[in-house]
Amino acid sequence: MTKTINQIRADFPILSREVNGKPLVYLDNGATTQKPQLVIDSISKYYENENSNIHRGVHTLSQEATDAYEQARVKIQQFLNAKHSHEIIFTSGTTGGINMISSSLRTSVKPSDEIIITAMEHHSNIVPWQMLCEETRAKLKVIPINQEGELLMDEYKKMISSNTKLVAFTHTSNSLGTINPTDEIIKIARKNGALVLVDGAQAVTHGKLDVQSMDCDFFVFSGHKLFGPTGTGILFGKEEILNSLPPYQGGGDMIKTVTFEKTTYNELPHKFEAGTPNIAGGIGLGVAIDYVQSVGFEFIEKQEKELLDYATQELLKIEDLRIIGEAKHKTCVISFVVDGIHPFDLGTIVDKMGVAVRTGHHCTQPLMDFFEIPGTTRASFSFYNTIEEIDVLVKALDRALGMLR
Ligand code: 7TS
Repeated sequence: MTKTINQIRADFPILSREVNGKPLVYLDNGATTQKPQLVIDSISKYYENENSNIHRGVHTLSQEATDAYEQARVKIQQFLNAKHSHEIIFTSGTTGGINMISSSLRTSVKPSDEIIITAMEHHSNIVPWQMLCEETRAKLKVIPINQEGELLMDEYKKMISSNTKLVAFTHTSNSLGTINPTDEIIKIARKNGALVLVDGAQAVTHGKLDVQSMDCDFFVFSGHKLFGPTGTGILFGKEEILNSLPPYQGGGDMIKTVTFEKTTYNELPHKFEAGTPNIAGGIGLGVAIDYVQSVGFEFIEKQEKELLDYATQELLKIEDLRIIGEAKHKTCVISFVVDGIHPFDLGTIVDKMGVAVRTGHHCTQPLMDFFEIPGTTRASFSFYNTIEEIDVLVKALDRALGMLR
């Protein structure tokens, strides 16, 4: 039986709290999503019943914890449709996954190599590549965008060549909501023999993804944006490519044998998982994925489209409000500016009315420079949001603008 929206909202305890004496209207899902009770319970259940270290002990607790953690890995493998569970590496988040790859590529990138990113990347998919290019003297190239916030694919086709070592791009923009033509970008990269890393941080919550049909080499996301715990994330990497890369960190669990003369490394996925991981978090992420699948992407996509269409229509009724990011193919993220009004002031006032939105550059400063703005106010929706909440947002913005203008 499918749940009603009220039943879904009841799964998320935080959604029934008040902020500043008003019911919370949480519209900052791009930053992080809220957690269903099942996920919260899974973390305390782990510490109450199973807490121990994994992959090390013969004792029952360690085996139970190892089983639970490895089951979570299999859930994530199935969720992304990866071929093997050992292609799923637990990380601390999207940032952790990207840094793992940029660091592991240090030994194979040459000065003549080029790395391509896009103009709409989050800083975490810019800075690690800049650091890598500085170290290796490789060149960083950037695919430009148009005023709607869509990639200029012809420019991409012109800049890619046999010198391109890697194309690293965001599937979905956190600031604009743009959904990029992932399949086409990857097909072109393939023709040129480049590796591909897809930043799926904003994509995983909104629709079904399949890393095999996408044919990317790496796919990264953060657990906390998928209703899971903070400090968790996933790097998917194709088996043969992960096998060919050096490990990221050295330590326990990532080794087969150690002597003072030489260390041999463990098999995948352990080769990339040095040290005691976030065990409770990984288990919680598996539970979050179960939850998302029980809601179903069919429901999620339908609900989010209604929210996006309605919010776009209602926000555009506000005088002098301009939406930044009007791509044809777009997810339920709406960034906007109002002439003469600072986003920080707007965000602060609507918070007094219980409405949580993000303001600022959203860790995409070069993108803000392109639009010649210091930042935006951003409302980002999830399937648990409602049309009534959008009405509250619009009313709160009207009142805030009445005070500020
Ligand atoms: N990539 C994209 C596309 C993102 O949206 C974010 C976080 C990251 C990478 C980094 O994720 P982390 O979990 O490692 O920090 N984006 C946002 C945001 O839009 N507001 O707060 C965080």
